[in-house]
Amino acid sequence: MTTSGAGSPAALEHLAVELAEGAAELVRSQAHGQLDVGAKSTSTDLVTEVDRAAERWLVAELARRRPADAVLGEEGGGRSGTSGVRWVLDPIDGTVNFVLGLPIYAVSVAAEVDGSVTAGAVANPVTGETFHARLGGGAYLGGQRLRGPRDIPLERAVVGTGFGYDAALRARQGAVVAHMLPRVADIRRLGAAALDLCFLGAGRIDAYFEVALNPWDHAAGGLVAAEAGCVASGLHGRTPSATLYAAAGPGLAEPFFALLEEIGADVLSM
Ligand code: LIP
Repeated sequence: MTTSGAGSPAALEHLAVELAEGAAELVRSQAHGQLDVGAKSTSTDLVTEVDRAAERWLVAELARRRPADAVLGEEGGGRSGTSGVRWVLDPIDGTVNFVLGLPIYAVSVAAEVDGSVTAGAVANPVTGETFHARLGGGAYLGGQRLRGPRDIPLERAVVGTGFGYDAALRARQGAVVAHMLPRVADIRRLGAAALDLCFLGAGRIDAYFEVALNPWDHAAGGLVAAEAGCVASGLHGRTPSATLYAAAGPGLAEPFFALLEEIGADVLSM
């Protein structure tokens, strides 16, 4: 049951697409200028003035169009609300790729209703691709319905993952990947969790896992993957969380999650 004033999941999805594509246009227009690049949690955790400008635009649009909603933005933009709807924003997921000019970054916009992600959109400013979904309504790339990854055995799986900004955590994550590599076909470290999860839903990778994600990294992409038929887990029967977010197609989920549990992928220290 949705909180009064939430609006329909379809209306929230339509707005998420509009917002993600509008912010993607702003990012695209500023992608080739001189970038003002700063650092956040570590020297490798980058943020640019374009990240901040895109988030300011998103927050202003939401204040105009959904003034009773709460907002949580990666770059600090946010406010409380009274409608039961919270928008979860990553103005540029894959900021390092954006700074380097690697075309794998996206604007991620998700709408939570009473704490559950109900609609979302992920827009890549370079490719013009917009992935979107609503709870129970399926997942789409533009108008094309997404059906999830191939049904293949673990040893043929191409697995997406990512690494944190803290050196000690990266040492642990590297050890996990070293144990995984001989058990799967290959690894892809693409640099943007929101797109990793959308690519899983689109069947461009067969499975995905990452630790230490923030809500804005996975909120919209996680809904796209789920609505494309994928299964998500935090391992050991837990729901996905900042400790670990893993997802795969229904045929691969059980052996993939068992491999992650065997390796101890959710153990963050060496
Ligand atoms: C990125 C994530 C990615 C992770 C990167 C980084 P950001 O988010 O989407 O999956 O591996 O280290 O955290 O910081 O570019 O918004």
